[in-house]
Amino acid sequence: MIWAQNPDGVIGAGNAIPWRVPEDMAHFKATTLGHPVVMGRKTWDSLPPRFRPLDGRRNIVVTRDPQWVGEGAEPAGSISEALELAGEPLESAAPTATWVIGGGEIYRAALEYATMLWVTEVDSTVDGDSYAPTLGPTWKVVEDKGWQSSTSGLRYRIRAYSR
Ligand code: VY7
Repeated sequence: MIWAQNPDGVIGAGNAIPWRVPEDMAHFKATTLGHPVVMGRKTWDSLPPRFRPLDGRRNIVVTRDPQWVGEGAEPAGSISEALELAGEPLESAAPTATWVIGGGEIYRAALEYATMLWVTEVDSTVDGDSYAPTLGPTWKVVEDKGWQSSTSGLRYRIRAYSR
């Protein structure tokens, strides 16, 4: 899974990301390009239409609405169905084959299937209404690129977790 959060765990506000860090978008694109991405329907709706579907990736959208259609999207009725569509074995030795890209409800539901997380921490004080999942003690930081400054003026750091 891959997300960006602030120090309080905020990932979203009003169906948008409440900061703009171009370096994080580049990290997101570089990490996910060429791999299937799984997102919730609200995250799909949040993407600016010109970026939808995310190019160079299969876009699998989780929705409870069996009638839902999105141009360039493959609907799935659950996280497990989405992973199956992506061809992801449920206990995979190839951990980076599929990326779960949000949002909060999907991260919480998909955490049990995840083996690897890229978490960008953006040093921004903002109010939000969507939160990163709580990580249990088995998750360990395995890579830390350190604090960087964004052209936006915000500091951010990109860390990988594994378990
Ligand atoms: C989501 C966008 C949102 C608003 C405007 C443009 C980490 C991020 C996400 C999701 C950042 C986004 C975009 C950026 C990506 C572009 C297409 C345009 C692409 C995440 N760490 N950071 N995110 N796009 N899940 N995890 O900005 O997208 O990839 O092609």
